[in-house]
Amino acid sequence: MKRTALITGATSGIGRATAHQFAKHGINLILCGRRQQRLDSIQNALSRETDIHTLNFDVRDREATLKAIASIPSEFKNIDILINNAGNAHGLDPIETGNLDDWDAMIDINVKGLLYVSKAIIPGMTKRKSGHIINIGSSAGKEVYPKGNVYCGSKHAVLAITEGMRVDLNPYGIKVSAINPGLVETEFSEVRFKGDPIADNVYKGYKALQAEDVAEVIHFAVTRPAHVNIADVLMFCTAQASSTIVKKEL
Ligand code: NDP
Ligand code: 8X3
Repeated sequence: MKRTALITGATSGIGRATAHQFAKHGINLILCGRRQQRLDSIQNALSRETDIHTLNFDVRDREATLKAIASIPSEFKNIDILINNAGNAHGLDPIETGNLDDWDAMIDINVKGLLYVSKAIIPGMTKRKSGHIINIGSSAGKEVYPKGNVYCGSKHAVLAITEGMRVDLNPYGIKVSAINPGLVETEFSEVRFKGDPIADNVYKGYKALQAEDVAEVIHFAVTRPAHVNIADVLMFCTAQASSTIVKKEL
């Protein structure tokens, strides 16, 4: 029986690579994001490999999130795998000059958005007494780096929520995992630096993780036997030793 996965943030980076990886292995997909054209083109590209449904909503909007998930057609309704991936950093400023809109965005998307999506999907999993939730955290959820303040706080929250989910959903046999990457070359820095060319330098001088590297680990986690849960993964590129130590050759 084919499994069904819902992936948030499937229009780019880690989410899109995970969609490709899952499609290759015949997992049905519900792909979520705000950029409809991207959703359409990914659906076109992958529909030869698996069944795809797309949902366009902003995870910050509680009503829109619940409504979108309630609208999922019956053939996709039994969601076996939830990949809570939508998220970004917004800005890189010391706390004393941080921007309130950036703080709202990071808390509302990375933390509250993850909760809204989970709230809509968990009841189906508890009813069926099965499921797997993977939250995409970050190395920023395990350590705090200069100017990372609120982004790091949002990812520490993701890690705490992941652990809370694992505890509370344990009686239902639901797996809960956190995959925590370090630097991954995606649109992440374009978003963080709002189009400033400084973003071009973030991945220069070393080979950062690629979205596909993370997608492979996510796929590994969802293909373990029923008795195995990959609870928590921290993954770096070889050049990275911690949030602040990256060996660059420039
Ligand atoms: P990208 O910017 O490439 O992708 C972010 C995805 O999130 C997009 O698909 C975007 O879709 C979606 N998204 C953003 N805001 C919203 C929103 N308000 N509502 C719905 N969807 C939204 O970044 P990554 O792939 O790198 O990031 C994915 C996750 O990985 C994030 O949680 C990030 O924090 C985490 N991460 C990234 C690392 C990195 O170095 N790149 C390292 C560690 C963790 P759309 O714009 O279409 O809505
Ligand atoms: C993204 C990686 O180091 O920019 O979570 O925080 S980092």
